[in-house]
Amino acid sequence: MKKVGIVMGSDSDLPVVQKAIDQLKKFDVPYEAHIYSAHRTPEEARSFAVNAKKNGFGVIIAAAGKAAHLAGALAANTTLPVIGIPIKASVLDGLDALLSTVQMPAGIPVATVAIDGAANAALLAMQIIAVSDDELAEKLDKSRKDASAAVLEKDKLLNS
Ligand code: RP5
Repeated sequence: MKKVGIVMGSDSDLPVVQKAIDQLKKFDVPYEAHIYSAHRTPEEARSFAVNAKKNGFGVIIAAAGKAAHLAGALAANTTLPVIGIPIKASVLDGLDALLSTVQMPAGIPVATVAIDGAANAALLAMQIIAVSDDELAEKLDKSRKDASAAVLEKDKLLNS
């Protein structure tokens, strides 16, 4: 199975990124996580993206806060799908990172999830891998059905 690459701009992003890691572990999807910054370690970030495909990655998740250029900088150096997580890390409550991540110019797409939306980033990454992995696709389908059943159970309890 292709790996999911996770890159975060700082170790201060880890508490949020951990939710993505937890999802990948839950579904037994292989991943590799790194701390590379578009601003502080631009060479390492670039090298990760340039070599990601040949190193067995199928999709990259990039998490960054403030002037969050990481997802775009990685996407500029690979045609693997890149999912951006804007991190709430400043007095602007993540709106800065959201706009920095989502407003990519035509030609270099970044699929941006919600501010601190790490769980969805992992689920989207797995859905991308699952396009060519039926076993993972079945696991994701089952998880959706279980989540629906849990909501309906709560609904039933509310009126009992
Ligand atoms: C971004 O700046 C990082 O992704 C982080 O969200 C934010 C703050 O980083 P630290 O100053 O906490 O290392 O590059």
